[in-house]
Amino acid sequence: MLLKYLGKFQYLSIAALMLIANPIKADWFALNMTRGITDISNEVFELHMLIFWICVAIGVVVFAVMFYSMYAHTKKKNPVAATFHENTKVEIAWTIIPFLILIAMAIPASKTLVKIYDDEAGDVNIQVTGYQWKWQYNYLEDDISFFANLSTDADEIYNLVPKGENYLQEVDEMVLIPVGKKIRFLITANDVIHSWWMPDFAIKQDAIPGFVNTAWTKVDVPGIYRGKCTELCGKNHGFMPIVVKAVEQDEYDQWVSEKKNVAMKLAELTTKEWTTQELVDRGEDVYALNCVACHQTNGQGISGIFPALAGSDIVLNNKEKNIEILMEGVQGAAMNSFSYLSEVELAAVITYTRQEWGNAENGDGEIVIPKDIVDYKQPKI
Ligand code: HEC
Ligand SMILES: [Cu+2]
Repeated sequence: MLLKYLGKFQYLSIAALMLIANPIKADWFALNMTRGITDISNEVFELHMLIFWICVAIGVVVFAVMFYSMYAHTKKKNPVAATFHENTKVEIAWTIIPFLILIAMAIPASKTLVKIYDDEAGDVNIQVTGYQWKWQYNYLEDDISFFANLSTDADEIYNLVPKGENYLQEVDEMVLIPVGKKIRFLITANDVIHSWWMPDFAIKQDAIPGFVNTAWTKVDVPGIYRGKCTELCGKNHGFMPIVVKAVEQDEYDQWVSEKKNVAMKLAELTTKEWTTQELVDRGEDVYALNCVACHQTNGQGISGIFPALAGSDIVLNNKEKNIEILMEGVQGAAMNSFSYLSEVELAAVITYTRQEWGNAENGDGEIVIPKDIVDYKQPKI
């Protein structure tokens, strides 16, 4: 009889046995919320555990009463059911007790919430903007701005090589923050709704176009922390991770000045007044390095495989399309994107092809300056 009964519920009983036999198996704890590494995340964790145990206690009491009642009031023991209705005392009790329990839970919860929603400016203020499918970070005080893209190799994604340790959790540029300082994030989006989630900081904030949501953190332990977008935002939703690196103040300051330097150099190059000749000179080298293999030194290409750039309608008369082809490549053709070249290199090589081989005389002769490439790269709103 017992065996038959067990048989019916064999999966449940096996699970129960496993639980009893293996009560402190580490994997069970992995199912719990992470504790994180900030004061707030610890508070959130404690709160979570407190509420959890209150729920467990309530569950135990409720089920105990229920099972006791089922046992104590079987039909065998009580063939004639009681017929009373209403019991004011019991009703008052079951209204007041849950009310008190809820208040008891609301007090610590509200205290933590108030701390989380502290909206004061931070020592460092970073605007975070979600894009399909990457994050942009803007350090408001220092005028630093960059995109963080997924850096996992496509071969790992397509199972051509073994997956790395930080598979889909790595980016080409980490967000640096100094330890021990209040960092405020101003979170928004540029296309669809994303959500900036950093479990170790207990931050999970929607990034909504047209709105700025704030969140803050203070990290005391240097280290690399990983999160991800947690709002289903389109086909590459799973491919826009977040990596924050908390470093000592010195290292942070150094990083900031390096970043500023690079930005300044780039700004100099892109705002500089370029003459056509300067661009053509630079472009010749870029062309020799990147394009001759297919389009040939004389710009004639190879008939039937690589189009001639000498006399090409796009190179002669369509500056926009010309830039687009270099930036995006041509899908399904050997013409790859050259967007990894610098703005200066791109402008130079395009100008070179628009000036050489009689192209300037036969077409509009327009040149492309680095600023055109910078403009092209600006997200289109
Ligand atoms: C691996 C070969 C290859 C390399 C290297 C290459 N291209 Fe191309 N390119 C092509 C092919 C193939 C096409 C034709 C694509 C199509 O429309 O199908 C093309 C098309 C173009 C076009 C459009 C021409 C037209 O009339 O449609 C331009 C402009 C161009 N390439 C410029 C460049 C420049 C500048 C470089 C160097 C920075 C470069 N390409 C490097 C293969 C190459
Ligand atoms: Cu997203």
